[in-house]
Amino acid sequence: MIYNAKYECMSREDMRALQSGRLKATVKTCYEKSPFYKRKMDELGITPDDIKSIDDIAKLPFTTKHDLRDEYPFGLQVVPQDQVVRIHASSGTTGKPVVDTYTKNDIDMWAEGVARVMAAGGVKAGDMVQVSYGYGLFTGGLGAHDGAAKLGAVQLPTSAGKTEKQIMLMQDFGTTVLACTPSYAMRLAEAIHNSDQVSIDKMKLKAGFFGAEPWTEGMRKELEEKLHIKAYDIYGLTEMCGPGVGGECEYQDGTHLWEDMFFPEIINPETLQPVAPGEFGELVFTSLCKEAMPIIRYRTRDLTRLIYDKCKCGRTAVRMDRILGRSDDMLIIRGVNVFPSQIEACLTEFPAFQPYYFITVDRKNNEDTFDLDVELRADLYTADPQKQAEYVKPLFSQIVSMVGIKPNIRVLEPFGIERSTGKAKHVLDKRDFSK
Ligand code: DLL
Repeated sequence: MIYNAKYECMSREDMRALQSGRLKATVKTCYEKSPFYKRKMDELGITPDDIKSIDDIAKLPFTTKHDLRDEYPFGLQVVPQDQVVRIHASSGTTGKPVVDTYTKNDIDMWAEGVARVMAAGGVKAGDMVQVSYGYGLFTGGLGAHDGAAKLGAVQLPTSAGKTEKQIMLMQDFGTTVLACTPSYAMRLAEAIHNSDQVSIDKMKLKAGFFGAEPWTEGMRKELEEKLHIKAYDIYGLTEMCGPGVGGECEYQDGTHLWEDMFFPEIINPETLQPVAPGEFGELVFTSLCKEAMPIIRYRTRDLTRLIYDKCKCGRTAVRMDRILGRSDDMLIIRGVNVFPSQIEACLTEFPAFQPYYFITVDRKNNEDTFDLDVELRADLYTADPQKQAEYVKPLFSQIVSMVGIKPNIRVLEPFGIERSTGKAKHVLDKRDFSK
């Protein structure tokens, strides 16, 4: 179902006009109310009058995660505190978290973004949405919750973790929709299949909305088969509100971005110039309706491309290709660029292996080492190195041909790789780049 046809199916011309008006208003507010943006625009010698339409967006300064950390916690907020009704933050691995604050309208806009994604995947009143994203400062739990509420669906706020209880409730309550990270969905699927208390055949699941981390088509196939669902990608980031910046439609052929709310650009991360239409690069967003903390040209670090062809579903909203990875997740091993998602893509081509993996990179004798821990399916597990080698050989060749470097593949015992309830951690880089 199309939740808001006015915006999701707007003509490109009308969309540009809408975006132009909203950009001008956002820039004016930022210039007048945010010392940070006034300073940045003054440095570039521009004022709000220089922004006449969305075509002028490239004149504006970028905002980076670094800027947000410098302005921690509320430096970018442009409304008085009594208009703020919610605060979220993304954990981040180092230093202070990135904070987003919301007015009532911001929460409403955000819920609509998620509702559009869930409606595109068939969710409606009467559905029961089990929200197994973490509730808390992380935007996943409450974001999915509010989106489901907007559609009049039942919200089942289980949060992440307590896997045995989750699957019991899933069966007993008749959950129809699951929302969680793709890695936690894998863990739930595994727990269901290993359980003698519940059975997927007794469940009513029909759809899943998975995001917050990169995942692959191989993983989608696996989740759809194991959970008897259609698995949809949902994208978002704290800086723009949270999940629901975009999501897939029934054709599962790219993530529609809600361009009336967030203006997307793709830039070359080296030159910072826009790439040619359809080329890969770094995704940049400008919020077009955020009230409490508007953000101009935020560099997401996510690498993808935009597809402006019309989608079969009738939506005109631009589509984004799967996120290849984050530029800061990219490993350079022996001079070769490696994205963890490439390893996952290889792994899911071999059904003998579980889709779990862990990469350890180190440097020994001035050379990078690249260890890849994998698991065989429990029923195929063997400790015999020769038998293991039979399984490992084709996987090794595939990784060498796809990624271009040779991993040292180690087969761990079943459950040897830690299962995640939120965003999975796939990499340990032990190299010391300070030396
Ligand atoms: O992860 C918001 C979210 C929650 C999205 C639940 C979807 C579902 P952050 O913690 O700020 O917010 O992390 C944002 O996660 O820049 C991407 O690198 C990554 N990410 C989010 N969704 C996807 C996705 C939430 N569908 C960062 N595919 C983003 C790939 C994703 N990466």
